[in-house]
Amino acid sequence: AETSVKHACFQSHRAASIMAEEAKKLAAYAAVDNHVQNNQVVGVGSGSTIVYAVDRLADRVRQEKLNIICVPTSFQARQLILQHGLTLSDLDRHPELDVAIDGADEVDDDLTLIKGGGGCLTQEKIVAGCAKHFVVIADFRKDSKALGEQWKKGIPIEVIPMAYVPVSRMIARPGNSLYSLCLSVCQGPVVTDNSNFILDWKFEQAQNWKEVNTAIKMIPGVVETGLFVGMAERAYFGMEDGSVKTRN
Ligand code: ABF
Repeated sequence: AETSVKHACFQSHRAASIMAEEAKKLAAYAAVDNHVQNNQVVGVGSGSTIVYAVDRLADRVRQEKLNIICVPTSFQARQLILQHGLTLSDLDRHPELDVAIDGADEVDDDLTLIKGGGGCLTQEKIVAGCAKHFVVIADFRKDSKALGEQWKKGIPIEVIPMAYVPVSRMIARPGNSLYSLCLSVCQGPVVTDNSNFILDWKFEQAQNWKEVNTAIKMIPGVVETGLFVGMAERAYFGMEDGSVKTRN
C-alpha cells in the first residue's frame, strides 16, 4: 500500500510539472506572437520560461523571414540566442529596444515583480529599462495576490562580494526602515553573471514596494534588487486549463 501511495504522489507531482511546463509554453508563445514584429530589437530574458519564447521566436524568424535583433539579459540568454541561430547584439549597438520579454518568480496585481530567483536580475532590469515595452511570461504558479505569498523565497539582492556581510547587517539593524519588515537575510553561494553575490531578503508583508526597493538600493554595496516596480506593461500567465490569462 505504501508503494502505491508513493507512486500516486510521484504521478501527481509529475502531472503538475508537465502542466506547469505546458503553461510556460502557452504564455511564452502568446507574448512572442502578440508583441514581436518584423524589424524589431528584442530583449531576451532568462530562466526556463524564456526558453519557449526563444523557440517560438526562432520559428517565426524562419517561417516569416523576420529581421529580428536580440539583446540578451544573461549568459544563458546569450547562449539561447546563438543556439537558435538568432542575431545577437548588445546595448552598445542597440541601446533602445522595441520589446523585452522575461520570466518572473512572482507577479502581483499591480504588475510588481520579484525576479532573480534564478540568479539573474541586474542585466534583466537594465534591458527591461531600455525597452519601450516590457512583457512578462509565467505559469499560473507565479500569479500572486500579494508578493511573498507564493514561494517564501524572499527578494534576491545582488551585492558586491566584499559587501555581503555589511549589507546583511545593515538590513537587519534595528532602526533601519527595512528592519521591521525583515525576517532574515541569508547569503547563499549564488554568484551572478556579473561576479557578484545574491542575498535573499525574507520579508513580512510589505505595502510600498517602491520604497522598499529604494531603501535596499541606498545601502552601500547593493548593486540591484529583484523588485521590479512599475516596469512591466503586461503579463501573460499560462493557466492549468490551457488558457492564457493577461494582466495590464
Ligand atoms: C529569471 O528567471 C529571473 O529573473 C526569474 O527569477 C526567473 C524566472 O524563471 P522561470 O521562467 O524558470 O520561472 O528571469
